[in-house]
Amino acid sequence: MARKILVTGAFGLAGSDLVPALQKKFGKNNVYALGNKTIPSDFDGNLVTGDVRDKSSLERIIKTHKITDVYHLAGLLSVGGEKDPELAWDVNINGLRNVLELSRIYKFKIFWPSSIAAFGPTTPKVKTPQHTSIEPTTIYGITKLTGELLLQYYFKRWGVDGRSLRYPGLIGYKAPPGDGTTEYSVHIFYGLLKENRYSAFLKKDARLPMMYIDDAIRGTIELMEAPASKISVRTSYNFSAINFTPEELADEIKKLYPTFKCAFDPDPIKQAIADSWPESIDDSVARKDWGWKHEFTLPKMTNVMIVGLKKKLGK
Ligand code: AKB
Repeated sequence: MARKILVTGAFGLAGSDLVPALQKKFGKNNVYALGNKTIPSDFDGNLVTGDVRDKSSLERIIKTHKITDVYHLAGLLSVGGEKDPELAWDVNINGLRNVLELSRIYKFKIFWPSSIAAFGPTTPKVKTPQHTSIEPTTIYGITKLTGELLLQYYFKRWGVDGRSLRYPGLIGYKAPPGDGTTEYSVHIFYGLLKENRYSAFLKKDARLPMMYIDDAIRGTIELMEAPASKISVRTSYNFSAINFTPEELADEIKKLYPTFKCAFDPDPIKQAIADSWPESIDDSVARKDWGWKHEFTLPKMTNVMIVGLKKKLGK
């Protein structure tokens, strides 16, 4: 059967890299990008518009295009979620429930991203295990934990093939950074190239798990392509690459741009969110089950971010 793939949240940080990767692997004609508000004018591919909370329009898209795989990325992030918790619940949970319910009927495979935000203050902070205390304190984290349990429920109860990764902070340059806590690690590169300075909204020693977008996209597609027999986790896999503090990232940038100035001016809400999350993640179950391996180190990521963003900004 021909693969027909729908990506929701297609123009966010992950979607902007995932859509071209899927187009390359499966053919441009077989990928449908669902956008809501921000649709770049230069997008090259099949575009569908709509809101993931509108189940009947989602159903129409899935039926019309005979969708076999949905990468459901649409959702609010941690900082955006705290600005409007009701909207975060509505989009993140009701959007996911619509996708899960439609999968019961139309039998497509689902990828849905969870996050390190599913963890909370009672979680061990260093090398956080796959199965551990999980009591998130942000609305975003609560939607991620709920979503993980819904995925597992739909798999056990209805056989819905939903797969998920607990994304760390993702770093990429194709899309502008979203309203998240780890996103300082993207903003910093814009500050570097536009003004040669940046003021981080987290403390200089706020260590968080991070990943370059190419690793995240490759891992996401590898998980979706893995045989179902290899998937032992039906909530969401721990998924890890590197971890660093704002100061370590600024120091790495200074190796290439010695005059770059970085200040640290923690925002209380964002810092409290960061404080509730792990510093590093044990993703040995993903490595064992389906062979996950990251490639990008902090220096390699810093280098490609600068080269890519320079090109994008015409610098
Ligand atoms: C955020 O900071 O909200 C996201 C995430 C880690 O899920 N980048």
